[in-house]
Amino acid sequence: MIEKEKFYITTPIYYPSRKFTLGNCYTTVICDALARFNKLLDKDVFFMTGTDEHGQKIAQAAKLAGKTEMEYLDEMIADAKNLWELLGIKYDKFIRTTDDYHVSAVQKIFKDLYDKGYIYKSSYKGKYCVPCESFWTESQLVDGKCPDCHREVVDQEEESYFFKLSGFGDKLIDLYKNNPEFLQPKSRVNEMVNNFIKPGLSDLCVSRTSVKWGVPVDFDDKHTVYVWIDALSNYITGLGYGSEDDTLYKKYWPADVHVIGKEIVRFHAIIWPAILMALDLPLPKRIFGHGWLLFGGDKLSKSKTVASTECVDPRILVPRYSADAVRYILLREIPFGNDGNYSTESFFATINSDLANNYGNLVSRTFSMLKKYCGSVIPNYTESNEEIDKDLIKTVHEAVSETRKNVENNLDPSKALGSIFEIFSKANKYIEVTEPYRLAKDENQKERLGTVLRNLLESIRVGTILLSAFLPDCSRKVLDALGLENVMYAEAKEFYKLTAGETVGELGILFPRIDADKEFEELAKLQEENN
Ligand code: ME8
Repeated sequence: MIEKEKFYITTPIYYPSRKFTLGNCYTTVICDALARFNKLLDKDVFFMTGTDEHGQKIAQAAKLAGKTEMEYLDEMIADAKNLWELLGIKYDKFIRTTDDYHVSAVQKIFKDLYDKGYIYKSSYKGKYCVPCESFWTESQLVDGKCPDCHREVVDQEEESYFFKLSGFGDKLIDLYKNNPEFLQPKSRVNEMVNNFIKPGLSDLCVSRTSVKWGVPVDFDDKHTVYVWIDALSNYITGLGYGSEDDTLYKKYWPADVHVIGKEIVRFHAIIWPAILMALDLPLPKRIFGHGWLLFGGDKLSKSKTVASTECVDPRILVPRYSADAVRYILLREIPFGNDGNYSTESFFATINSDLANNYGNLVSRTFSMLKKYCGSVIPNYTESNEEIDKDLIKTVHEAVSETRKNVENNLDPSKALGSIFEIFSKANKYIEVTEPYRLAKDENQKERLGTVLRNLLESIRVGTILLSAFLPDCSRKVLDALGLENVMYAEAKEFYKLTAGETVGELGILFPRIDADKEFEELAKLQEENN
């Protein structure tokens, strides 16, 4: 048996110091769609997400809630997992950095680095941002404040272990040079080189004595492993690296892609490869630093609250408008790699134009014509020389390969969806031009009517197979109605695949049109009640 190609994809592990936001959903939905698409390509996929549960911020949040750390975390993680279920996120592994196997693997990694001479003890003096758990040099501060969250920083000094990051500058520059795929989009490479590597990398503080909520350094228990060795290692410990059973690690590492937000690119493109090089382990193949979803111009990070009165809580949006609608807006609206604005207004407008009017309408028109003119039976087709048919089929074939290219080469779900929707727009136009309702009135056009409806059904079939990675729920309904169970990308490459003579199932409305004015009020009320 030929072994399947592997595909290992990860999200960042998020801080459960506040409930996950639509921003966290953005990365997770993208990874889910990329994972699902790679499954359609018949790859052996492993998709991991999880939570980053150590550090001062978590301890503070638990205290504020009047709970022990673990009580607090268990509740937050239950909420996170519910949210992923609500959004149809199909991860293979959810890692929590408080999991025993992770804790002991991190201790081993730390000790290994120490034994190899990459970690040494000294003392740290610096500007520290408590919410971000980041030390900054004077020159990195913006107006004397944290460059990430713009809050006050404090002077801090304490005995610490350090990782010899300073020795990795040239190796990292070589890495980016020799592997242009490694860090994407490309603009991030210049950012790393010019802002961090060229000015000179400092050794990295990797332990704290003041933070108690963390992984203890097992050979010096005054110290707790500090942030990045703990957090970044998740990508390998989650596969069993450092544990007795490391089968998954051997099978899936190196990762095909770590998808992350742009603010943590420097940790993933500088610190993580340096740690792996020091451990003599293979490096991830790609790191993709996407832009931010902005809400009224703001990132809506967990350390800030929403300024706008808009409803951006996925726990309200999903039940009301469906997981697919929320997935669509996250996947489609923001050009991948850039920042993009989220607003309720554009959410409604996009659902109406793309999902209700384009895809939904195409499916519902086609199924109702098929019912009316053919008793819902899939008609035969005759090979046609009509330009309009050739044009439709060509669009479908092109979209199939473009979608794949946009997923595999560009990791761009927005463009991939753009390619898929070319099919639906073209098919809707095809209805306008071929006028099946007119053909149905003419006895001599029965055969042509059959071909036209069949071409529409096949376009819907192909488009929906591709769409199933992005919008799994509505796709499942359509594929079920077409009598298709386990679809694969390979089947989308052929145009005529349905079986003539079979009866299609009934389909309700996939995406009801949203009355924006009414919904604005409803949503505002729900948001109010929720606050
Ligand atoms: O940084 N737009 O966790 P975190 C786009 N624990 N993406 C957003 C976003 C927005 N407005 N808001 C959040 C951490 N994200 C560390 C990571 S990894 C080893 C450790 C997403 O909870 C985006 O992926 O602050 C970003 O990088 C991540 O959430 C930050 O999550």
